[in-house]
Amino acid sequence: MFKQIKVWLVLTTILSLLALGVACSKPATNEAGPEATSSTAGKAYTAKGDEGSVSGAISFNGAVPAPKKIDTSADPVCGTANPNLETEDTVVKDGKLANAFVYVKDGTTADGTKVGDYTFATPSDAALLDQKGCHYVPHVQGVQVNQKVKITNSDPTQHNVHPTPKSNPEWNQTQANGAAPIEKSFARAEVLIPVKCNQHPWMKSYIGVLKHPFFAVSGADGSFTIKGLPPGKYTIAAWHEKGGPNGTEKTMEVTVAANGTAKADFAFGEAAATASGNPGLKVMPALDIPMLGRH
Ligand SMILES: [Cu+2]
Repeated sequence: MFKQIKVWLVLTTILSLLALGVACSKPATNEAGPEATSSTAGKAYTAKGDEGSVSGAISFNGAVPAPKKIDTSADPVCGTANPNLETEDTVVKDGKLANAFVYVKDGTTADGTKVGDYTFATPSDAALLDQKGCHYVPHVQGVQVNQKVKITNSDPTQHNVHPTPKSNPEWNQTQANGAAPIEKSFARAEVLIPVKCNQHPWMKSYIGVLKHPFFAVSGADGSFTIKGLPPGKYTIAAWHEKGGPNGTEKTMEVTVAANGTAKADFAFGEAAATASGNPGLKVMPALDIPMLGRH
């Protein structure tokens, strides 16, 4: 009888020690961080010299909403610094949409590697976000994971920078006139992080954070180019801030040949449904455009 109890004691002691061992090892592996230290996983990407690109234009179909004048009476300094401040959510010129964020959402390179399985060097240059004339410049931009974002205040008034991410930590920080730049980075991929200003409710900017460098923002003429893409098949996504609480995103499949340029044109706006109603036609020119006559 006594012997049996002794055996049970030894057994339970061993079992609880085992359990402790398991419990202790778990947080340790979690601390390594699945995304933040992505450089330890996957294989480091190196350019081979046969990279191609994806380029296209972002159209805006239908009636273009006129930019609205912003009431800056809450801060007279803003009214003086920028008396013609207007909304920037739909910037269209000649039917082409600016500030669309275009990026590689998914894909497989010609050698069969998923683009997400590669790791990419973090750019040493900081991305810049300025507050000038009481709006954010640029309105939309992309950065890589862990890339430094340098935020400056060029205005003779105080701002309060406030990104509202879902996957990264939220923060907000006051930045007085003449204050030192705020330097931050985002450890997790997130498309896109809205940035607001607690001081001026109209101020809005968006930062797309990706693990790779394959992204671009459409310019004033609606055009974009994603460079340095290894040959392969990709899902290209174009995002615009209007059309839903998290904006609108459209995707397209393209094939990038060695040293080739694939085309990816997108359309937003009222009549966008018509354009996306025939995706087959859209994909055709995107498949392959050989570099004919370029050599
Ligand atoms: Cu502000």
